[in-house]
Amino acid sequence: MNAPNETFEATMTRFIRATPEQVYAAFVKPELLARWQCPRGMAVEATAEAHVGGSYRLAMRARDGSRFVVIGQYTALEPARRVGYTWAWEGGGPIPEGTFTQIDVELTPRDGGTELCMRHSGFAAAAVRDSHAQGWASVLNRLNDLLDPQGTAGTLTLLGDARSTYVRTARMAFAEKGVAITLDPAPPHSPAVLAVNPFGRIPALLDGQTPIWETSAIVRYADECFGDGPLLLPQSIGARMVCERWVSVINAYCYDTMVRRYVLQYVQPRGDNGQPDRAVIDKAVPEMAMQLAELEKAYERSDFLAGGALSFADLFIAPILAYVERMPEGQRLMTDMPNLRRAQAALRARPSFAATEPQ
Ligand SMILES: N[C@@H](CCC(=O)N[C@@H](CS)C(=O)NCC(=O)O)C(=O)O
Repeated sequence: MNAPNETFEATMTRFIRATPEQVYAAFVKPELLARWQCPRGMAVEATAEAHVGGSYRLAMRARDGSRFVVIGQYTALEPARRVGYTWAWEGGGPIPEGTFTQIDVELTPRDGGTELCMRHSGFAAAAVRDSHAQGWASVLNRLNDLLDPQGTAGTLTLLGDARSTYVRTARMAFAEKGVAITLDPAPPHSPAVLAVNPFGRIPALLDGQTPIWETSAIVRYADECFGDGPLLLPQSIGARMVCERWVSVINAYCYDTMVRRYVLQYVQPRGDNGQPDRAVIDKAVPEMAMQLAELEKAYERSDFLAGGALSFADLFIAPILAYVERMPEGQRLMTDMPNLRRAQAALRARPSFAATEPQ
């Protein structure tokens, strides 16, 4: 139970590779506010009268058309040092209508950039404070994208070895969305990966301070948070069902058969005298043949697995097939699969494939 009149506050700190003047401008110029002041996946229209007592308004719009409007007034403006403003949700929402919370931002020059410290205070409940803190984590990532000279690559770091098929799937998704990321070639179960993903698998994504892991979750994040173009997850239920089905099949069966029990036997041989383990390969090949035959049927009418357009399903299988077709049995099986070869050729022609080719 809250004590009477008890309020809660959230404090967020960020280092931004930009001058305090640039960070300050992003809080007071409407044309700049309109480029960052909303969580990922949303768009915002902004008005702002940058003087103490002046009003501002942020109209945020989600992909599904829902709108959320924030209003308030500037309470403190010290160029390159401090911004204060009140914050309320028009029409209620997370905070009851007419209740103003307070934001205080302090900017300190540090290491050629700026340390931003934001305090958002006056919440009536810890849960509302926490949901705002989560929102700010996403909003401040957008501020970082805008001001860091590296853009999104200064905010988004994907951890994982470029040779991993799952890492390539995630990188292709970002490349398809036109989003630059930084690749940190951390091996599975390394301290850097474990700090993001408790299961130690790669890829693992850090968006600013937000950890995101499991390839399916990462590609969904890439898809929904960036760009206004077509989504990689089909929107019609028929095509979406086919896409999700293939992603599930690839994760549950194809990766195990084709990568773990086949490709890796050649790439990282664990048999006698450092040779590939023939028994493991011989057991995997018939299963791989069955899976490839199903894929051959699925690619019969289109270069894509679901809905006649590129989707996650193609991004999950392409990096696997790129290895399979280079191994003796895989190459032989795929020789008789013209649909699969055609679809792979179409995928290989995409810039996202060339840009993610492992060394
Ligand atoms: N379910 C995970 C699987 C990721 C995965 O298995 N990645 C491999 C590299 S391709 C890995 O980390 N292997 C280390 C291990 O198996 O411990 C995902 O979808 O991200």
